[in-house]
Amino acid sequence: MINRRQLLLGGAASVLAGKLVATNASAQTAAPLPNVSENPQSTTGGTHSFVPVITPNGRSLPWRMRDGVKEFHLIAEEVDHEFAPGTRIKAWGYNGSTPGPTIEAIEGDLVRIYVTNKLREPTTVHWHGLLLPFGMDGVAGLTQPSIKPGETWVYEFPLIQHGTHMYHPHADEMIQMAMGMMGMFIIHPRMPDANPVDRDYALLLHNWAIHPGTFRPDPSIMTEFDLWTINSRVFPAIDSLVAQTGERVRVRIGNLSMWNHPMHMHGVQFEVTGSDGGRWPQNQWRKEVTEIVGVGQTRDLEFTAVPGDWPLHCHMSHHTMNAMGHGLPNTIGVNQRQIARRIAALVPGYMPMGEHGMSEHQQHIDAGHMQGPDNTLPMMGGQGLYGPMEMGGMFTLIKVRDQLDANGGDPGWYQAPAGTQAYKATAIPDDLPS
Ligand SMILES: [Cu+2]
Repeated sequence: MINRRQLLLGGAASVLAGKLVATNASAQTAAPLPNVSENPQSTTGGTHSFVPVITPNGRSLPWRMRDGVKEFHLIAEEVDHEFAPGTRIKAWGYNGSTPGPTIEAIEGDLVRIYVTNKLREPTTVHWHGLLLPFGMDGVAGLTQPSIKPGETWVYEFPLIQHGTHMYHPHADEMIQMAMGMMGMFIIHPRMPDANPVDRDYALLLHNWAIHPGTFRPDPSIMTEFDLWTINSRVFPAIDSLVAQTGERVRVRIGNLSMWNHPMHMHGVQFEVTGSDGGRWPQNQWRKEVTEIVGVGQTRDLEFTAVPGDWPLHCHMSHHTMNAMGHGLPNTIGVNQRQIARRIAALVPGYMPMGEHGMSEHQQHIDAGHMQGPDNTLPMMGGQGLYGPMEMGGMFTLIKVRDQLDANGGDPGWYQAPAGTQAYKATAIPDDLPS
């Protein structure tokens, strides 16, 4: 099989004139990449082994060791992206996906990251939160000339910290990030953790303006987004986070959207144990059930898993909805029957809704009564064991079982043990105070 890099660089080699000088601390145009295939991902890299990060609906970027340097290759390019079955767009990302693959390394590693620009405009990569030489910071015009279409540049720096970090362009930033260009950069500590985790998840929050019926994000939108995503997916199409009872689980959450997101977890009090500042000393950990992950911030949430299918979601309730209109007249409590009859005469199929709330919206969608515009998701969805969940957007489930299957996949729905579930009352006691 032809190496992807050979394909890539065959035509471009003539423009790659610069030569990498390892001691020169600024990003360089790349010499042709050597013809060596990538090594498989390893879970041991430094002085100890660590639990590799799981990126739901994503993957970690492969790397190889070459003369003591960990080498990666990021490719900025347009990607066909699916938020959920039924909604596909033209986004921009890295190596075929948005977010780009998670970069995973170990404190003390020397990394060399080749960045190839397959977009039609210049880009750079900024390593958000990393401590590095000025010339490697990836700010177009300030720390380097931007990476022109077709060029490959090299960033090379030692990792002198650990923690949950991110990467994104710092060239035409508003457009390129709105189009989906971003990824996580996880650095494991060189020394073993005092309280190691059994599972480690990485989630990147984003928002998108995909106007009904359209196929490209609208980068001009500042506040009225219609899709709120975890790893560029919306509920119910976000992979569940699975764990076994009693395991220590870390959920790393980064936010490169345009809103702050109060991320709320059911079933546990998690501890906030770290951020882009690394894993905090234990006396700084604090117990919470909701943690705001601000724009440009990362937070690490750790907890001991208890059985159930526990929601993890943004608590801005509009952020757990999919495409929806804003600025509409409020119809709660309004009897629309008369006006609906008149509108239906003009607009066949018109359906009044919202007199008693929006729950009926999902019922209509599920029954196939309401066809939205092309390429537009219903506002809410997701069927649980007991009916519609009426959720969307930044919502997923932490599925914990005493014993997961050998493949560790999604275990299906949790069945509450007898006697531990809410039940319908047969009567209201006479002496019940209210
Ligand atoms: Cu939110």
